[in-house]
Amino acid sequence: MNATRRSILTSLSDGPVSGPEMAADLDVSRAAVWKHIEALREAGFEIESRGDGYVLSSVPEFGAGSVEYGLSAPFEVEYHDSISSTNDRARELAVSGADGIAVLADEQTGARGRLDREWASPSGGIWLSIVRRPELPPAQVPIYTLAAAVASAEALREVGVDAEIKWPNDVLVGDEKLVGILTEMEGEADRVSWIVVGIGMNANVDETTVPTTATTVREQVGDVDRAAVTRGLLERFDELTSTPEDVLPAWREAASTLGRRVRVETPGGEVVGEAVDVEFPGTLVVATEAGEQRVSAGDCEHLRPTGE
Ligand code: BT5
Repeated sequence: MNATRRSILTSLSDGPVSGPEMAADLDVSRAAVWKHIEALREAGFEIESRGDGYVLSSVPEFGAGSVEYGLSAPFEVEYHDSISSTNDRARELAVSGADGIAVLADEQTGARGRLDREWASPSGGIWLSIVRRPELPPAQVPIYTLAAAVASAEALREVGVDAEIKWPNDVLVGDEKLVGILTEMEGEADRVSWIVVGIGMNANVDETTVPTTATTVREQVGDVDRAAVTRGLLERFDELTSTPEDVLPAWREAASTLGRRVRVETPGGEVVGEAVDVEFPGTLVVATEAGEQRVSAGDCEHLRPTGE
């Protein structure tokens, strides 16, 4: 959505406002205001014309406008009812130089998890990919993934879901997965060129449409306002990535992995022991029989405590 349209929505949210008033405030013509109002109506916003001016009477349930409306984070939202993969689209935008775009979809038909695993994305989910071009060495990219996990877990707790993070970035309720995150990047040795953080949240979807190891927000607490959840997530993600030193404390707070026995499949073999801490930029410290080991990537499984 362009900046003028966003400003029109902001002034409409403060009560009735006339076309000439908006035109003067925004320094555009009255015809331009009228064109923006029509475009907003087409995007699903109900805007009444009354004697005392325009009044916003309802906001669409889910889409670019409904997420951007009231969003206090610097993202433009590109919305698709259905798309193959929001990460693929975000990569395309990133390659052509975009920054600060969030690609959002109601449904994906060819979504990917890590290592090209399939990611079920029925209609009703929050399928989101954020494009950023941070000044960051590639080795520090995991902090963005952890930030996305924290932002997702906190947005879910906000609506009453008992969400916890499993290292590094799955969000679960108990043992069932509710959010998966796929971060992709391109860069040189010392600096990231772009980064795409893909977040898949099983929101208003039936549990029968996701794998049996998964759960959904609908199953946990019923349907939620997806636009509000997406806004919360984008705002917290922006806050955390602006102050990276806040990510690990917030991650420890939301994670269930620390203090647990874990088995981590890493590219260099299996690491089994107690997860004792997480270190910048997202390294898991595991106390094993052979001493402490640091793991920076891998699939993690929570084990039952020994003796149970
Ligand atoms: C992930 O991979 O958890 C990353 C998923 C990222 C999906 C988002 S959606 C928006 C963006 N666009 C994309 O194309 N991708 C991103 P991984 O840790 O590899 O987990 C994949 C495994 O999770 C699969 O092999 C299934 O076992 C399971 N799975 C598949 N769909 C699921 C779902 N909807 N909910 C929970 N688990 C699922």
